[in-house]
Amino acid sequence: MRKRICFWLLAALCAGLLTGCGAPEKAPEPSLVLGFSQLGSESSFRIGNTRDISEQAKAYGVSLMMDDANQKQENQINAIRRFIAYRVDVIAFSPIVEEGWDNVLAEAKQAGIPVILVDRTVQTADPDLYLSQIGADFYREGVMAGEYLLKKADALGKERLRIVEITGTENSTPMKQRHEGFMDTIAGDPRMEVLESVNGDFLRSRGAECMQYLLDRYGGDIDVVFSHNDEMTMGALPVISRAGYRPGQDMVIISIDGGQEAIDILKTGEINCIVECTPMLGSLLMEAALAVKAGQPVDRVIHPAERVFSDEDDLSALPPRGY
Ligand code: GZL
Repeated sequence: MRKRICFWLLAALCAGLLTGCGAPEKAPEPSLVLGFSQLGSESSFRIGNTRDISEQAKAYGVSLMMDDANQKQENQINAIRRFIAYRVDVIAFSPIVEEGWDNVLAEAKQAGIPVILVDRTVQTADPDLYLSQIGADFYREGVMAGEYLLKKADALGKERLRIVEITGTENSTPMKQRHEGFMDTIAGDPRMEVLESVNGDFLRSRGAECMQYLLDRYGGDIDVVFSHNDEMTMGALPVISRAGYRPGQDMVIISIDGGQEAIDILKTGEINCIVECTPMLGSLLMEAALAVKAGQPVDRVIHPAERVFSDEDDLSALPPRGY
């Protein structure tokens, strides 16, 4: 008899667990469904940006649909169209280049889905096609690189500095504005001579190819290499060394992003200056998207705080960069 009672008690307990009492709480409805088109995975910056956005979506309880466009604008346009069809609450994307978005953004506007730009921006005749742009002040990054070089020229006591520039993806916001900020800053200084700018597309392999071309053409006449991101810089460094020059000594090396690998090289002296371009934009994006969903206003432009690391700094206590 006792066995029978135990059996039925056990059965009742299991039934209770299966039917609800004691069952896990039903997962709460996501506060927001966010469609995000990432442009690719070309650099430590980009990989860190993707990881941070995923992590912050979880932290904020946001349901994230992420698409990797593999460096192709058409893939981003197709992803945005899928987000529209899926009727996400908010669309965000990092536009690989500035032009060519009006049609698909007009479709999002027609569907009543707000758009937030992340990292880079777009050129459009209709400012209503997006609500907010969250990303670095790239012009300021170029200015900070130029300001470092002016100070370095004073410290080196150089009468003339011949500069080569390795730029990022043609017609991308960071490429256009970093170039402009840097050139505007050094323009008035008679010591500065720009030999040539070449496009490295933010890729390590292309950075190496560009540096080889520039060394073949200008050799030891190069005093300064201004590179628009660490990937291209790290592609260029071994090419400089193999040509018999000491990066950081025979040539001043100025870079942008500030990922761990490049910061570690800065500490060895092979890079002289890195302007920070933080990929950690996830929390800014989630807060803006949740505000939009809640009908609250969001700033038109949101810049993260950024700094400069250089051979003037004591970086021994710098915490891990996280990208
Ligand atoms: C800048 C970002 C750039 C990085 C590169 O915010 O768009 O693209 O500087 C990346 O590393 O490829």
